[in-house]
Amino acid sequence: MRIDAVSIFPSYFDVLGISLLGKAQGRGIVDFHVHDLRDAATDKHRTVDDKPAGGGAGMVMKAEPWGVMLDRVIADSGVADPLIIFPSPAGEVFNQRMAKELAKEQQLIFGCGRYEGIDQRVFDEYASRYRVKLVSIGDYVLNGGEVASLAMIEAIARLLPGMVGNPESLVEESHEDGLLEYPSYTAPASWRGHEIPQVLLSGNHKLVAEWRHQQRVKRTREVRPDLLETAEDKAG
Ligand code: JCK
Repeated sequence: MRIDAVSIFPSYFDVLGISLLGKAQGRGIVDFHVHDLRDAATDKHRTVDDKPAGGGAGMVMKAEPWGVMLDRVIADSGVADPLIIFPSPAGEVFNQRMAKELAKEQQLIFGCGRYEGIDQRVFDEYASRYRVKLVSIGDYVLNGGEVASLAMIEAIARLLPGMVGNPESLVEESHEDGLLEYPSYTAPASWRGHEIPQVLLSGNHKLVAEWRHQQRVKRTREVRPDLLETAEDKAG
């Protein structure tokens, strides 16, 4: 998969080189490129923002540099049907199902806005020529699209074929019953007076599986009852 990110803060993406994506890149699973939007600005101050039309607080990202940069990225990568993702507080909320769908794409382009966001005509123009998605990573306000893109890239990249560091855990995720995880333990059996639950040391695999399922239901009921409704629906 090819992944491009356009940003006025390209160094946000430096961390990708040391994590999961560094390995994926090294193994040829992901081809990641970051682009500085200011390289597409035309004035000597490399301006990418301006006052909002109609007035109001803050600044808006100008359409022209986005047009120049996105046309360049699309032309240079040579993929006919990229999916362009704009992180946005007004987007569809990202989830594991979306990560799985996005992991099937040949190229993802993340357009990272700043300030109050990007001139609406950039979305309109690219939606008329390509597939465009506005995506939010959750109901809280960030200062720009970079951190949202990093979260999405990590969630997507770990699903790519050949990226599996831990095959069994991906098989379990693929059950996707919508319940939260069970609690995990490792040695020592006793730590600062906290014990590993006896059942996990019993060697009885059926009892262990039952206990883990009970823990998942209990946790989900306590902290995410919204998920439990979905999980019950799925179970029929
Ligand atoms: C992209 C600029 C900053 C801050 C105006 C928003 C009511 C608009 C995001 N889950 C997420 N939260 N925030 C983002 C995100 C924020 C961004 C950009 C993504 C580009 N900003 C900003 C405030 C506003 N308010 C709510 C009005 C933009 C994602 N993904």
